[in-house]
Amino acid sequence: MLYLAALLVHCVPLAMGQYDICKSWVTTDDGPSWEFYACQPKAMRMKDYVTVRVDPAGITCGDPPERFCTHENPYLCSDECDASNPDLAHPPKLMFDSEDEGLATYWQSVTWRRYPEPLLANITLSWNKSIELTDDIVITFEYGRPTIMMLEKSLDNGRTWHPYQYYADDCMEAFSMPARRVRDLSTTSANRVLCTEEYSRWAGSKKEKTVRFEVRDRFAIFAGPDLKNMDNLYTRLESAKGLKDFFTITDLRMRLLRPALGGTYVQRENLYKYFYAVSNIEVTGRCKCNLHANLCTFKEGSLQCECEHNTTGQDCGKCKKNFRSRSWRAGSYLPLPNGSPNACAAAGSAFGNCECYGHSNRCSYIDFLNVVTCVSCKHNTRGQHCQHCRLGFYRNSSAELDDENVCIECNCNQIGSMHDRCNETGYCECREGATGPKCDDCLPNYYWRQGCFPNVCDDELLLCQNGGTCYQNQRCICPVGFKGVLCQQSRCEVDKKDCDGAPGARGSLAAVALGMLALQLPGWVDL
Ligand SMILES: *[C@@H]1O[C@H](CO)[C@@H](O)[C@H](O)[C@H]1NC(C)=O
Ligand SMILES: *[C@@H]1O[C@H](CO)[C@@H](O)[C@H](O)[C@H]1NC(C)=O
Ligand SMILES: *[C@@H]1O[C@H](CO)[C@@H](O)[C@H](O)[C@H]1NC(C)=O
Ligand SMILES: *[C@@H]1O[C@H](CO)[C@@H](O)[C@H](O)[C@H]1NC(C)=O
Ligand SMILES: *[C@@H]1O[C@H](CO)[C@@H](O)[C@H](O)[C@H]1NC(C)=O
Ligand SMILES: [Ca+2]
Repeated sequence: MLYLAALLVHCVPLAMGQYDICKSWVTTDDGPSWEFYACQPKAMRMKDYVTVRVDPAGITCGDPPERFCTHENPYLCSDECDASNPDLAHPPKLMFDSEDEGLATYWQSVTWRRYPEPLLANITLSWNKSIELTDDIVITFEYGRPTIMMLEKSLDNGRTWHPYQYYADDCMEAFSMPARRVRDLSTTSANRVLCTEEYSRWAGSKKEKTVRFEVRDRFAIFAGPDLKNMDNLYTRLESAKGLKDFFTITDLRMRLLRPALGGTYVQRENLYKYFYAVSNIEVTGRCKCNLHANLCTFKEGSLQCECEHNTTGQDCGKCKKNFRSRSWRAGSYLPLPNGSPNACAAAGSAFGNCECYGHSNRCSYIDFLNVVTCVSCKHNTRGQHCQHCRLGFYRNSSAELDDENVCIECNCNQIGSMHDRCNETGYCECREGATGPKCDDCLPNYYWRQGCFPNVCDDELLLCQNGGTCYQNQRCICPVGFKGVLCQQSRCEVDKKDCDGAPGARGSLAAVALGMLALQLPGWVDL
């Protein structure tokens, strides 16, 4: 036991914090018991768990076999890439093998023989798991580093991408961004996306081989040089908005935009010395387990947190079934040094037997009814156990009762429906003439105009009389001399002065006659 404790203490500094423990057996005045802490898995070499994709198709060299030269010796093109020969092939997996002392193994692209068409390649790394970076990302290039590239990241398994860092020998020219250095960032700009010129200038292909995404320099803004004050970093990660997410990724993409030139210009007469070659991509990080696990294992092809604190899910992002008397919360680094586990609690453990399905953190005892009830149900729920949906919402039949999406808004059309409530399948109660689940459509023979109104007329049924035409089922447009909703009335019958002898009527008759003449005019001209 003592020996184990010593071992544990020994491990702590290596993992940069005390959060790789979840609980310890302590003796208090009330006797021995477990004390719980926030916990997180150790940092790992993430390249061992990655899947890689290189785009576009045909960008990897060797199919067909190709010769290439180096910048150091551009006219002695003795090297060859041949995908069909294991000794001469350079497939993507060689970016992730372990580099033994001696010869580097690397992925290599085709050469820039299509110059001046740009030589573009994407290398996309996916983990299918959220990962928190704990150290620099280090990409090693053989035969020179790209003069322009950028790093992108995704937080949602590749659905959306965001720039992470820009790299160019001239940031202004390549990206219209001023060149900056991570070391010059401040506490308020620690998660700024910048363009750096530190890794793109030519310095001889053997001398400077690495391109970095500087995680440690950013940590050092809070933790000081040598990262001595990690507590300060953890406090910041907890409180500064977006800072934790900045260091969290599920995928990374390197967009290689222009290879090393070995000088200022591209030499058109020897394009065989321009290509990309990556021997290693080092990504160090830990599984994101929301401070609810100290182990992360590789199972069924992806990393998974071994959740504690009665949480579950790939990232321990929810409470286990029957442990949902409070809403799920991430563990916390605070208070220092041990943090808070924010464990999920079993139904019935807090207050009588009050399950709130994770929609409320509080229960209250109502004296005169002698019941315990959930207070302030969230996620549009209501009821003693937050088990019903609020008025104006209905139950999502594909969601469990403890799902945040359990209640869906009815969304009834305000004009077409009687009220904003709906039945269990989301159907609203419609006013006369309206139809559709949300009452935003009209029944046949009704038209929509701030609600549904019965059709006045219909061109097919010829409801407008005396040659009137139906306008959008709403009214008849009557010919001269007729009026009424369906043009059923002759104006003469209504008012004698509209008939013969009245100037108005004659005037319009004359106009009609003129119009007919005008229509025939082109015919006359033809003659
Ligand atoms: C690389 O990925 C970006 C999106 O991140 C895409 O716009 C671009 O077309 C891709 N380039 C190649 C060569 O596949
Ligand atoms: C990603 O991980 C989840 C959870 O472990 C798993 O169910 C899913 O099949 C994985 N997807 C891929 C593409 O590996
Ligand atoms: C998880 O639930 C079990 C069973 O109720 C309980 O013994 C244990 O203490 C809980 N763990 C935590 C961290 O709350
Ligand atoms: C219903 O719940 C499922 C499962 O949580 C969710 O994926 C879906 O988006 C929900 N539907 C709506 C309309 O919110
Ligand atoms: C909801 O209303 C629609 C339309 O009136 C009906 O078809 C459906 O069966 C109703 N659903 C329930 C659960 O009552
Ligand atoms: Ca390698």
